[in-house]
Amino acid sequence: MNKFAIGALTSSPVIARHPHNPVLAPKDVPYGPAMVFNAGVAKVQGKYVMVFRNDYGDPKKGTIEPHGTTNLGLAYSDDGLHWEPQAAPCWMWNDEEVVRVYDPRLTVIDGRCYICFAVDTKHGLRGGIAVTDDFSAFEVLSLSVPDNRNMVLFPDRIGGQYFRLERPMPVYSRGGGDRFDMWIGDSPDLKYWGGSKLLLSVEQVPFANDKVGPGAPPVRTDKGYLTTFHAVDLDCSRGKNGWEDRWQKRYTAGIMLLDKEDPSRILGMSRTPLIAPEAPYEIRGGFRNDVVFPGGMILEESGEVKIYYGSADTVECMATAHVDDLLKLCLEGGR
Ligand code: BMA
Repeated sequence: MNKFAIGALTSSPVIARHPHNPVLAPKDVPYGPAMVFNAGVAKVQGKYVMVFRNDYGDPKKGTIEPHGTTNLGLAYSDDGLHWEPQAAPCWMWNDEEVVRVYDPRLTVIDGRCYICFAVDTKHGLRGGIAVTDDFSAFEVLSLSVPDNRNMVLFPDRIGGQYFRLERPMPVYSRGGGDRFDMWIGDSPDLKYWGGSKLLLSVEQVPFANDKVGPGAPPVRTDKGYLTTFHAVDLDCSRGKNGWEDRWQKRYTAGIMLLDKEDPSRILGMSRTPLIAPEAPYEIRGGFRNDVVFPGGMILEESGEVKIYYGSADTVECMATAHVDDLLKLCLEGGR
């Protein structure tokens, strides 16, 4: 143990992992990915749609294929639980400059589906926003400068502006290594972004010591925008924990509530994780164990919240909670 280590973490009792987890695994996908994870999920005209990340390799040999082979897959569902993956990936961006597109996040605004994504390019890692009407053609609306990613859009315009959460990677100015925080910015048209403000720093999250950033896109409730975030802690005493020789990080999901009129104002945050890696598919046998990465959140009319998350960078899972319990968690500070 090193002296900065966070130690054991457990999930909030308000969360129920679905007994059918994982809801999507490599074996369900017809074109042979080795990992299927970090999906964005939206409800579009009553049907659930999922855009997920495919990575390739050989779990038995513990080898992964070069990054360039990552692509995005598509699945539909009538109930948000049983998913039908389509026969082929939906987006492989063929461009001289682009290495791979990954970690999609979906937000429906005024009836159109927007997708935020990370894109590795030959000149740096960028965050992008595209719009799609059919999940086969993607019109790219904006790309950040390097280094930025984990962008998510709010479902509404607020005071006439669009808003996004993002996680730039300020390596030099934060003391070297990882020390990445969550920022918020706004735009009149989804193309030109400004008004950047620090929203949540690593130091504010008791279960992080490495980085914090957006998770699933925020959902609107009568109390404000409810949003998950990813929180990472590093413990140098950790060793091999997946396919790689060394994996010393743990990714948990946190939850907070942002003001409806001014989303750069945090109204409350759970000081304990919403989901910490505990289930067998989160802690064993994956590419990177101890990774829970929320990417989709749907608020149903019944008050049920479905939270989709990548597990061990290998499969896609779902957990549910009641919206009132999540709001209470944020406003009362945790557990
Ligand atoms: C980050 C991203 C995520 C991934 C996580 C854990 O840097 O690559 O897509 O889930 O690491 O490996």
